[in-house]
Amino acid sequence: MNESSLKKTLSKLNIGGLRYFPSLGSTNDEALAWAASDAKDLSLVIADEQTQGRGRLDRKWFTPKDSALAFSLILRPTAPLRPHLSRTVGLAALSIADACLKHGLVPQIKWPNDILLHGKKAAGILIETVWSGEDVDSLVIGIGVNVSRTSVPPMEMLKFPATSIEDELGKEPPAREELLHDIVSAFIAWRERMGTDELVNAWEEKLAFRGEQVQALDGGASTVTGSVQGLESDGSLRLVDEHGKSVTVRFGDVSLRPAA
Ligand code: BT5
Repeated sequence: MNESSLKKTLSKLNIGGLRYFPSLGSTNDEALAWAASDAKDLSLVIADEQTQGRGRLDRKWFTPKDSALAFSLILRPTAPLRPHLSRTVGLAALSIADACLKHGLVPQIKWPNDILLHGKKAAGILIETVWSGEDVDSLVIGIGVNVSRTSVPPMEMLKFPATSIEDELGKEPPAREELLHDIVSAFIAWRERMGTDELVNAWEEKLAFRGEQVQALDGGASTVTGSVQGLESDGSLRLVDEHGKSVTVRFGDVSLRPAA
């Protein structure tokens, strides 16, 4: 990738600005700093390699050179979007899922922030907020997608199996710039429907483990076990526990695992 080819690829999408780096600590860090200064809505930070790529709770995100997509989009919410910001992770997940579908893959969304291909993690989302007092000034939506086989981390780094688009297609993957274009263009289209049931329904349809037993681990001692029913309208996850009681799992540092 380079700046001029990226500009050309994204020229029809009306993004707010572009910062490209051959190597960077984390695109989210750069985007957070840019968002806190003068970034326009839909500005994009992208790197060919991240040396300090982050997951949630500062877990490491592996982005070796030239093998993956690692980018962050800056969202400056307008008044009509504000009531629906809890759906942003769904918006991002659907955008990645649409790009996968376009290339013949069958994506599932492992709530809240992973995209699975054949049950393995191929992409992750990290959303961070810039506050202005008690209001959201902007959101930084970090997206990492494993494109080539070499982007898949070594097993010992993983708690959940990982894969790449190349592994799942079994052939040369699409160019990273093309995938980026597909994701950003789907993001722009879905954002127009952020407040609609259509978005929540499409998100729910793609949920992994529907009807199956999962454990929702919150990173601490507490665990909820139940079968995945669907989503609430704010995007929280609805499970039914062993007593038939509906349990809502809210966002936070929650990880789903198939229950033994
Ligand atoms: C995520 O966190 O899945 C969010 C990942 C977001 C990465 C993007 S890349 C662009 C932007 N800039 C950043 O610095 N970050 C964002 P979480 O659910 O906490 O999952 C993290 C866990 O996934 C790690 O602890 C590893 O076990 C695993 N992991 C790390 N790298 C991976 C990879 N390339 N593919 C699959 N799994 C990975």
